[in-house]
Amino acid sequence: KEYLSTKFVGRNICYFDTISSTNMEAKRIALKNPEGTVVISEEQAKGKGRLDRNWVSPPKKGIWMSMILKPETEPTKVAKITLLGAAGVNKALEDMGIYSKIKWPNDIVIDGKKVCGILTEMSCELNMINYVIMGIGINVNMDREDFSENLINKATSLKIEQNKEINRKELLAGILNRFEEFYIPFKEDNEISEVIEICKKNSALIGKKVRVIKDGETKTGKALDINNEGQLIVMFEDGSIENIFSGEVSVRGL
Ligand code: BT5
Repeated sequence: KEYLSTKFVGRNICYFDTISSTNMEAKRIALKNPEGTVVISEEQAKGKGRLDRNWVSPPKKGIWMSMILKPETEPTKVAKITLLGAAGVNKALEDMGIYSKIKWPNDIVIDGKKVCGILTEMSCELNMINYVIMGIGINVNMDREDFSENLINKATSLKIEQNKEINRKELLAGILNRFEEFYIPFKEDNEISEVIEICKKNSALIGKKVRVIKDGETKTGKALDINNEGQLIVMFEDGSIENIFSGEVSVRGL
């Protein structure tokens, strides 16, 4: 709390030593708790990635948290919240002198390896959002031994990259501060231009070859830009240009 300067994000915190998944718990309590509530655990027994993948979350070595949000926007705008989270993490790291890249739409990478993943889920009915859960997992003080052999080639931690322990409380507060700074203009005026600038400036994909997996079909192309709606613009090998919505694809840098 000593580092926190937010109005509402992180002002209500549900803390656990261990839990199955903070996203699951946040969903369970979302309707009964105010916007900005954060569920955080030292450890997750069943941390989740997208498409039911597993998220490795060992005790006391990361930030495993989920935020409860209640924006009064259409469900189609929710993909942007992941970008607000990614920009928040990227900026909070930069504030601590750690430089990272945003791999659109939901990863933060350092040196080409994943250090943070974001999982945004929502509940809506009749085109109205009940709540949005944004889960953020950051490998803070994990050592090489904490990763399995196949993960160590594509994942890293802040400690591994910086050769020193990182203060998790300071980073957590920094992320909540930065996120709220980006979330308020989004919520009030649908304004995300600063976030788009950050995602573009620190993009791990723009200018690179990418593989886009959509409806089970894989196409390769080059990432050109991120538009004002937060979509990735890709030129495919046949010369066609498409705006990619985050919900429908898996993008891998080649
Ligand atoms: C993500 O999925 O990157 C979203 C991860 C979200 C995790 C947070 S932690 C708090 C909250 N509560 C939850 O239960 N989840 C959220 P995806 O893009 O599908 O990436 C998953 C893949 O990343 C896995 O299949 C592994 O290959 C790899 N992976 C697993 N654990 C990892 C880790 N700790 N660091 C880096 N990569 C990891």
